[in-house]
Amino acid sequence: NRAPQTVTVTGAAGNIGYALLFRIAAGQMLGEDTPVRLRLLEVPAALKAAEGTAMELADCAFGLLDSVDVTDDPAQAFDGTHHALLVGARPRTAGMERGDLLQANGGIFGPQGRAINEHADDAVRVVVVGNPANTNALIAQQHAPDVPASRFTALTRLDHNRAVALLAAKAGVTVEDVDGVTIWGNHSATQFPDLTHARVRVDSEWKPALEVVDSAWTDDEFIPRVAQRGAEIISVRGASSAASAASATIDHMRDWALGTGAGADGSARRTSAAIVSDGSYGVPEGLISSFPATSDGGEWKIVPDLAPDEAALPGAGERLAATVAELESERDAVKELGLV
Ligand code: NAX
Repeated sequence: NRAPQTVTVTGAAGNIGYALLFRIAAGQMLGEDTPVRLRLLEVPAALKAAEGTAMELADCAFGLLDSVDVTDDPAQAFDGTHHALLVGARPRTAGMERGDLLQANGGIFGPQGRAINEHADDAVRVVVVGNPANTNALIAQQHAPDVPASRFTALTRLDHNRAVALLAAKAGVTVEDVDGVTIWGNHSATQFPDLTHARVRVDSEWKPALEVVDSAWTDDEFIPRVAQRGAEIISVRGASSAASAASATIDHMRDWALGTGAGADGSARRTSAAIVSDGSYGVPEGLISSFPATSDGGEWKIVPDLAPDEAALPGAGERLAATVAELESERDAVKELGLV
């Protein structure tokens, strides 16, 4: 066995937390040779529920579970942490304006960023799940000047997985037969699930996705359905996505820490992750935006030469510009509020 790794989960008593913790403790995130120390961060009102989850974790007798600590103190929760999964956030409630939502979340992600800056391991990896995820990640990152910005990411892997599953279902193939889907931009309704460089394997032959499904289906059904899938789940299930969000979070952290590896045809397998822009694809430097990405087990890397193909899907460039414009306007709003 390797040395134990510390994993901090915020919002540990929530729905996603409950779907996430047992899989981490079972070795599904960091591998079956890596013991984990879990730190559960909650607000005081939910500490008791988090203690209950900790009791159940003990009752699973996971061989890899070194310890579980429950706390409402970010300094303690992030002390020496290697993996910070920021799930807890302030949800939007009726009558709340965007500014109110950003303000409330600034009050959570600013202090958590500072605590990560002061207490986390130097090689910490952070993923923000709590919405608005990209901008919450930006706020946390801006409060952690001593941590490389590339260590702060936001989750768009759920959108990516939804897009892969929907394309596979439409093409009548398995998810293993789909490759090269990209989610661009913000984890919000403006996101751009892009098929212009995706491929689908039909009868053992890889074909451009847009030759297998047409651009009308892509425009009218695929893109809105992926972007609105969260709302669709709520309307059918009566509760928001939890197990699928947890599964995507595990995928994101596992790929980051262990590498994305090779795809079905041996070439680098790429996925989507919201990571700090280096200016690629016209996304202003410093924004935390979803890109086509690979990981070598060290850092996420933006894959070059995959600009949305206008010829394959007219309007693709506009869609990328629109979601990036929304990220810029969220960044400007949190700047105006003094949150970054
Ligand atoms: P829940 O409301 O079930 O759980 C959230 C938990 O966070 C609560 O237990 C709450 O006490 C805790 N919390 C609040 N403030 C905290 C703080 N300052 N420190 C520690 N804990 C705190 O929500 P859940 O369904 O688990 O969803 C969590 C977040 O994920 C929400 O913001 C949700 O919008 C977001 N999602 C993001 C997704 C993504 O793909 N990026 C998809 C799923 C989900 O909608």
